[in-house]
Amino acid sequence: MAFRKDFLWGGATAANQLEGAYNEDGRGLANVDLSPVGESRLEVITGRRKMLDFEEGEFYPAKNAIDHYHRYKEDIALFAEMGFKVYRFSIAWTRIYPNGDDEQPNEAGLQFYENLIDECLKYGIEPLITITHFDFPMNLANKYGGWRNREIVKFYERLVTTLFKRYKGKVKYWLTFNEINIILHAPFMGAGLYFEEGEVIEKTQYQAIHHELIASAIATKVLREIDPDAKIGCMLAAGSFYPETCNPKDVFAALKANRDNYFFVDVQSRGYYPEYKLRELEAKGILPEITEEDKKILKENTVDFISFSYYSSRVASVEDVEQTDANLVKSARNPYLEYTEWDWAVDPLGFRITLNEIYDRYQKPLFVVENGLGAVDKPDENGYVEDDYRIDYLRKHIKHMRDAVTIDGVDLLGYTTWGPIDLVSAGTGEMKKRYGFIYVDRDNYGNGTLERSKKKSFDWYKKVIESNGEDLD
Ligand code: P53
Repeated sequence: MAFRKDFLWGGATAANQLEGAYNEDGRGLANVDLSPVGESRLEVITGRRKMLDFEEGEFYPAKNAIDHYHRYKEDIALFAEMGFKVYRFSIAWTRIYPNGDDEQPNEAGLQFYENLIDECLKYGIEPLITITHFDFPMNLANKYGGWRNREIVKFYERLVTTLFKRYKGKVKYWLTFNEINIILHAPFMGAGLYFEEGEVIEKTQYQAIHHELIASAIATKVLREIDPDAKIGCMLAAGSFYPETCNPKDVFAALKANRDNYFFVDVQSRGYYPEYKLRELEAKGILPEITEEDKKILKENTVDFISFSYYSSRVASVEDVEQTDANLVKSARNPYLEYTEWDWAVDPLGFRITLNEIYDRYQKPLFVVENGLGAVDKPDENGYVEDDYRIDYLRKHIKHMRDAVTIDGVDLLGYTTWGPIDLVSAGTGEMKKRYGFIYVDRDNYGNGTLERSKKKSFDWYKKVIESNGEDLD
């Protein structure tokens, strides 16, 4: 038994982390532009500190990123050389509607993504598009308060309608929101939310979540009307929570922690709010307004497939144990696992566990749209990196993914590694945290030639794809 013949191998990126050209061809300002590298980033992306304009003394990596906007042809040619079957990328909302609430779309933005799509199709690469990946017009954040305002649903509907009409027939796979659950951990980055003194943050978060869930269902409805052959999915930052011990209290804590994430997919895949969440929100007095019309929209427009990112498993405990620094999502430390330079647990078997858990729960096709190792690379004078550590990480994960498919019977459409070309880190804003098969000469503060060069993993991944996941050596 092996991967299906049409298994979609490839890589995944996000507009703000690679495009740059933040103010070109009519693009408007977005939340991600105003998220600096370094000390203040965490406070900004979590909405605890308002940074509504560029501030002196800060460096903003998304402004130029790796300049993919001007170099996409070269980059896609390299992806094609590796044999990519699929390329996942996202749309910068502000290239299409610079202010979010504009009546008419910006033609230059639409044209850019059309060129990008055509460039993929030229090589037989299937585009997989994330409609929003941590990307929100600042005008909508400032004027309407971000996703806490129901008005945003209307603007999102306008955006998706424009995209589906324009790219109809060319794009077969769409995702509505990248890592929809990240709104719980980084609400400014995830949903354009920043907070006022005394605000009940959790209440605002669930109100915004409700609006995103409605918007996601509306997008599904609109896509089915405009392009019924295309498929649409949700996207979850996954990674199962394990109980720290077999103490039933820890087991229950893990169940609850998992539910906090699966809640989103429960709604997007089953079409209604699960009882546990309704009761929890009601008990806390933070239940958002859910109309009869909302219930109908959710019910009638569930997703075709479920996509997710997987980097690490997590650990839940009722005890006051040490927490790892694993980027935004809290977890106790797992003594059985090794940790990366950024303190993320490396757990390849956890990947198989997560795949099974999600498939058991929803019984819909899955798509792994992010997985990979963020590490410091040391290039030689030709820009060549011997990244055996990256190959090792991916090899182990792909092997366990293969077992999930061939032994456990998980229905998996494809696999895209995160950042096939080095790009800006979402969590830290660094360039130093690299995921790519392709090295990009640029540092945390924008120094470097931006020249691209192949790492050792480039040829390795090419071979993996060529052999449809059989040859992992
Ligand atoms: P970076 C937190 C936890 C899990 C995944 O992350 C996360 C985050 C946010 O950092 O984000 C996803 O770049 C996300 C990508 C991101 C990637 O994981 O912090 O969808 O945009 O780059 C890796 O190392």
